[in-house]
Amino acid sequence: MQRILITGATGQIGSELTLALRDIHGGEQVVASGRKHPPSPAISESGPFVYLDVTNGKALAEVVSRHNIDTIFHLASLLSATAEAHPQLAWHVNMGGLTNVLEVARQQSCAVFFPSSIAAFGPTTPKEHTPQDTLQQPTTIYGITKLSGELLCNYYFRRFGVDCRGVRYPGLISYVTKPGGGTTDYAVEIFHAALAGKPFHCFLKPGTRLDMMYMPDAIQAAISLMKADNRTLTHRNGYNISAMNFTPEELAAVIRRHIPDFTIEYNIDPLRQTIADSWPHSMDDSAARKEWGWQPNFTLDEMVTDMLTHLPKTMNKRGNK
Ligand code: VAH
Repeated sequence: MQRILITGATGQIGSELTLALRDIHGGEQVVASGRKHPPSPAISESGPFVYLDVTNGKALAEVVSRHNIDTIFHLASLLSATAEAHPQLAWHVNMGGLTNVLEVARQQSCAVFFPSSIAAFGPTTPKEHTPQDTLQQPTTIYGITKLSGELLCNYYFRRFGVDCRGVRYPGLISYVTKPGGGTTDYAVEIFHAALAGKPFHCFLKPGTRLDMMYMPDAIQAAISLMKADNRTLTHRNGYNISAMNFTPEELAAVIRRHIPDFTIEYNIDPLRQTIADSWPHSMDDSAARKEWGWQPNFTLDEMVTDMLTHLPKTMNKRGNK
């Protein structure tokens, strides 16, 4: 029976991954953790939650030991725009946290899932159908921590035999948590504006194409990779995974098929535009498909329909915030 710890369990991925893993393994087998935000009722009522700062290695080791953890999904991280505003803190949290997770995993024989990102590529990388193995020169501190994380996980596997695995997530779209600090979060905020009957003020300019994915596919990828047969994995960390790519105006056009009077305007955020311009438009995910059967389920149209179906209920629960 797996005993799982999720760091960053109140974040965009963690909020949904926690519940998905509890559905599979049982609530008590999945310990959710977060630094400061309280867990949602769905998380607090379905299994254990602990407050944990991943930069405190001693506290992390104690939680892993006390709960007899054998698998860590390490999601705690500052996202791109927040990281760029606080680069020293981003290095401390993103790399200090991962170093602690890998050390505890080495000492207590845990497997580790580490989410890298399209941010691990930079402006010198081919933007279309970005290869699995290619030049990686990220220009953001977030991307530098993600690339360093991939390399550190590979090192801990080769040097100490720690079973580290991970994917490079594109921008993720979901309705459970509010957008927070990401460059791709415009693709979440746009739905809130559309449902509120307001024009959407997009912080990225028209024509900014980015690789994107709907959260159910992102959750399925993490669970499938950690279940995969060790022997089929060549790359192990930083698998490119892709589902769709679009520009703000393309996304707005699909939303308009559901909400005809929806409009999009542009108030560019130079910081997040610079970040977005350094990332790939679309990734080649053939290695993930070949090595562990990666296969997305949601297209752009299906994602928009599902978001517009589910987000209103979440907004009502949150008091339309
Ligand atoms: C961000 N949503 O925008 C995250 C993600 C690829 C982007 O890592 O920072």
